Parts: sequence; structure tokens; C-alpha cells
Amino acid sequence: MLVQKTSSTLIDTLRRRRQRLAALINFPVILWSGSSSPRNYPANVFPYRASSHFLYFTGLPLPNAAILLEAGKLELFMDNPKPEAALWHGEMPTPEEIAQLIGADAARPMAELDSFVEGAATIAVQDAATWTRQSQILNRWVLPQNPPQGIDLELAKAIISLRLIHDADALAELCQAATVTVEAHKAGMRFTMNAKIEAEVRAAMERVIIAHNMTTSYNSIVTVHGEVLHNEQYHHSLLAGDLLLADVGAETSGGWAADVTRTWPVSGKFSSTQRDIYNVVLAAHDACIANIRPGVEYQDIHLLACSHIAVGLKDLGILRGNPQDLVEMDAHALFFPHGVGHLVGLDVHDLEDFGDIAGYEEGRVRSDRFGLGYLRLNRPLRPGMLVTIEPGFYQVPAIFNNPHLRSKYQDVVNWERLSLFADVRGIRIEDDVLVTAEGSKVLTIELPTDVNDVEQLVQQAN
Ligand SMILES: [Mn+2]
Repeated sequence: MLVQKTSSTLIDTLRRRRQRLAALINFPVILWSGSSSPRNYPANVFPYRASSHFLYFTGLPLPNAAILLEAGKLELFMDNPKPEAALWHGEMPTPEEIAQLIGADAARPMAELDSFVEGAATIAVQDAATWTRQSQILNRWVLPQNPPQGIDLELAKAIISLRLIHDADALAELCQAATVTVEAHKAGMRFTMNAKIEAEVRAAMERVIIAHNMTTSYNSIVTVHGEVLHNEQYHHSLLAGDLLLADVGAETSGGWAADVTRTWPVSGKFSSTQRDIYNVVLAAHDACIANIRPGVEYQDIHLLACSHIAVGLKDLGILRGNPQDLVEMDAHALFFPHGVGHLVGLDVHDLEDFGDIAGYEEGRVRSDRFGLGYLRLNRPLRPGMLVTIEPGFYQVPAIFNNPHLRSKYQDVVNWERLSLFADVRGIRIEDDVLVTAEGSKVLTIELPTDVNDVEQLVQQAN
């Protein structure tokens, strides 16, 4: 069977989602699922991932399908599989059977979609075959790189307002992704002392995810070069003095993501310099989480992390001056250049297909400050939002060797003192935090952050 059976509660959830959408807009919506992209010839394809907006309203990763949403109704457009497909792919459910699984009001062949496009809004799907088809059938450009306009923008804002706040079904899936991700990280820690290169630890972690019939929600980062923020190489040897940074998250079959980072010593024991910096990052992480509650500005959470980093690095003798002044001049960003986190949901950087429309409250734009420009979320927090908290410390050569930055911050950094911390190239500690009515709930709380607990897990080598 192509698709797993859906539960009756999911059908209710899907109905509620489209009724809530209908309450926000007064025009029809057509959402395409997307199609798989070929590698070297049409039948050898990259792993297929349905569009998240399609998944939100159908719960199923159907390829080559579209849905019409109008006044709370759902119609599925999908062709019967070609008769010869059964040879390669097995018996497939009919569109009518799939329509029943997702509580759709009708199933129609794709060719009929043409007669429903009048006045319909849509959202561009990333794969070229699909956005080309969207543009043809709607007779206007629908391009993933263009910000939505007109009714497409109205639709985007309506969907953002729904997807920002997770319902019970979404939360159940997000918790599953978080639980499996925690297990994957524990497996990675326990395997490290047996591993010779990064790839072996990655395999131990992804094994857990794959064994739960999940996928990774983004390309795993498992590296002894944590200072390369999006390092996707796994060939480096693990040496006794190294820290290993692992940013690995699971995605459920319904598409819901987790995003977690831990940093641990390859030897099972942090050096004193590694421990000192780790505890600075951990203090920032803990303070941010302790302050998450409805109404708090996410940018203030980010600035709280910055100020903990500044205080901690000043206490270690790495930064000089008044911590508040250091944050105001963005000196913390020499070591913590990215934002403290982002939205998580059906995507790991949830809703970022709309640029900053989702991440930034209406009327706000990105700052051009060195210490704020990479902040991906700038809204007051509301119950039901899921965000990451992921402060870090990195020694990035591209930053330290930048002549402009080097001269601007020449006097506030004790470079000689910093050189004693050469065995700390990159540390990040990242958890997934749900905003609740009372405050917050850390979905990944079962994964230790404390140095002694982390060391103990690594030392449990199997
Ligand atoms: Mn993240």
C-alpha cells in the first residue's frame, strides 16, 4: 500500500484546519503536492518530499496531486496510476480511496483542475516541474523565489496564522519526532568512543531515525569542525582532544520535524577550556528557556543569549569591557554570529519558504546589525508556537580574519587569552521548546545538557 492508514482523529483535524482557513479567506485555494525530481533518468529519483502546505491539509505525502480548498471543502485531484505502474510499485489505492482516507469531498482526475482555477490562490512548490505547471494552469508566474502577491499573499498570511500555532495532532507528531531525535543523539554519544571518523557517529544516529521509519528533517551535521556552521562532510578523524558537534533531527512520515544539537568530547571527558566555554553556552541556553512564555519578544530572548555569552566570555578573560556595551557593539557576534533559533513545524525552519513573512511580525524588518542580522524570528511568543533555542560559541576563521571586524573589535578581545581556548572550535546546544499558556515545555528535555551527564553518556560506549 502506498500510504499508511490515517486515523479518524486526523480526519477531524484536517477538517478543522480547512474550516479555520475558510474563516480567514473568501477565495478558492489550489495547493500542489509536488513531484519527485529525477537524478540521471526519470525513474531514478531523489527522495520525494511533499510540499508542507499540502501535507498540512492532507496529512499524506502524495506525489503528483493537487487539492482544492473552498469554503471548508476539500477536493482531491489525482490521476489513476498507469496500469504498468503496478509491476514496479505494487497495487496502489485509487484516488477515490485516498479521498476517503483524508476526508475529501470528491476525487477528480488532474485534467479537470483547469476548470477550477478561476480566482484561485496558490503557493509555489519548490520543484521546477510543479511550479512550471502551476504557472501554466493559473496563467501567471508562480515562482518559489518570488514573494507572494495579491491573493497569494493573503493566502500565505492565512496559512502562516494557522501553522504558527500547533494543534493537538501536530504536537503529537512533533513530540514523536523529538523523542526519536533524543534517542538518536544518545546513540551517537554512546557510539563515539568506538568510532574513528565522523561518518560512523552519523550512521549510529541516523540508524535510530531510519529504524523508526522516519527520515532526517535536514542534512545532518556531525563534525569535529563545529566552527563551519553548515558542515556537511563526515570524513574527519575523531581525535582524543576534539569536540564533536551533532545537529541531527528526525522527521515523521507526516512531515513533522525536530531539530537538536549537542556537543560532546570525543574522549568522554571535556578539557577544562572546553568545559568553561560549554558552560557559558549552557548558561545562555538555560536562561533563554527559563524566560520563554507568552508575550515575550523572541528578539529579547536572543539578546538575553547574547548578554550571557558576553558576561561568560568576559569572566573567562576573552572579552574586555562592560557586557551590556559589548552586546550593544555586537562583540558577542564574533563568537555567536547566528540567531538564537527559529520556528519548527512541518519544516525545520518552518514557513521560511515565505522569507521573513512568517518569522517577522508585520511591520518589522531584519536589522543590518552584525549581531541581529541573522535572527530568523522576531515576534512576540504565543502558546502553541514551537521554537528552537540554540546559542553557540565558534571560532570562525572567516570572522577572525576579516580585517574590518578584526580592527573594529581589536581592543575588546584579549586575543592572547583566546588562544588558550584553541581546542574549542565550535559548541552549540539546541533544544525544541514549545510555548505553553504557563510558560514553556522542552520537547527534547530527556536529552542531557549538563557536562557530567553528557560525559557519562559518551563513556557508556557500547
Ligand atoms: Mn536549528
